[in-house]
Amino acid sequence: MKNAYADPYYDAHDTIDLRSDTVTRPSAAMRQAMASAAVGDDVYGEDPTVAELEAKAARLVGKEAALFVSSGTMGNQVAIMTHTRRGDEVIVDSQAHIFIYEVGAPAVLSSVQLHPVESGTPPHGLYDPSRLARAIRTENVHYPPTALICLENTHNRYGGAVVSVETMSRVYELAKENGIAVHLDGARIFNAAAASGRPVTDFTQFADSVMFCLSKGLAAPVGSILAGSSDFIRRARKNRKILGGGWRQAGILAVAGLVALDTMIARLPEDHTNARELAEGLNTHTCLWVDMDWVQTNIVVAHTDRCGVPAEEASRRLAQAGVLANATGPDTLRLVTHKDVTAQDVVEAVARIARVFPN
Ligand code: TLP
Repeated sequence: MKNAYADPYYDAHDTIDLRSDTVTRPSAAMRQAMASAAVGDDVYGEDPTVAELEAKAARLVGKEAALFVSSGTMGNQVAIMTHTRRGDEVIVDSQAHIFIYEVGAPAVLSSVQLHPVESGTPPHGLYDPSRLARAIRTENVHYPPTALICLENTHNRYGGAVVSVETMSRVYELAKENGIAVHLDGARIFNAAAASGRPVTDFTQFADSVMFCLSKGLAAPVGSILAGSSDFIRRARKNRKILGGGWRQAGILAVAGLVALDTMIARLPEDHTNARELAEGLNTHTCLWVDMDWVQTNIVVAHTDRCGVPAEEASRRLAQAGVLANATGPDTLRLVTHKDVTAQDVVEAVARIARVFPN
């Protein structure tokens, strides 16, 4: 359904797509900016629009420099490649995107081993520093050296839960005491900032590098940012080239990222309100149930066990009723709000879901 930021080249249809905020379409302002963007060959460092985006993004997250990359996965993997050496170990939460959804890339691309830790669950305890501390390797001929801790904020598989600034600060302190780097998978870090009412730099100051996505809630068609020190980004730029990620007239994409930073950050609280409405609607009108403690940003994890159907089956039945939601476990569905889902869409989605899975 149409809203102020709708894509003018897209015929809104009746399906309500809650699979992810990655499905957001570019706004009219992005389309217009793309048509007239100044471009150049970025491998030669000659694309002024890419340079502008990188400078602006670095400033926003309080880092010296930034690199425009094609995806969140590429940003995370370039970060891991740049922070580590072959044979190192990287600590991640056992539900981290880097561990679950990046195709084992750290092993394939960087020859490092991931050390997954059950670091806690929301609303409290995620990234419990004492649990992370136990995973740090001591000096021993048998052990790989711990080179990096990766945090994720907001945490995708924990329903978009926010990792507090205080927790990030304690993890950062632990890492520095042990000479370990910290990378932040901040695909949705602006959602964390919006939900907690704190500037994004409060979070990013406690990471040596940060990746954030332009193409999720911020609705750009393509792209993510990796930010860090100037020296880190210089080395990351070479690693991006190794991965085939050097790009040419990418200003045409970067300009949509600039529009995203200018127009989409301020509207994220709307997605958070819609997610709460959605979760409360499911709890009230359907047999799906949601732990409200987990609903802090734009992601709703709904359990299907009380409906007596596995999540995959529930997802198929909802699709037939015009609501798209992904199964993320045997009995969990994920529903994500974003700029192409209005408050009315949420009411309609709950009504459709209630017809398939009544209370
Ligand atoms: N997440 C996608 C899927 O891959 C699961 C989604 O629909 O949520 N970090 C986090 C925390 C993410 O949620 C994602 C994407 C990424 C990294 C990777 O970004 P992309 O898809 O641009 O490679």
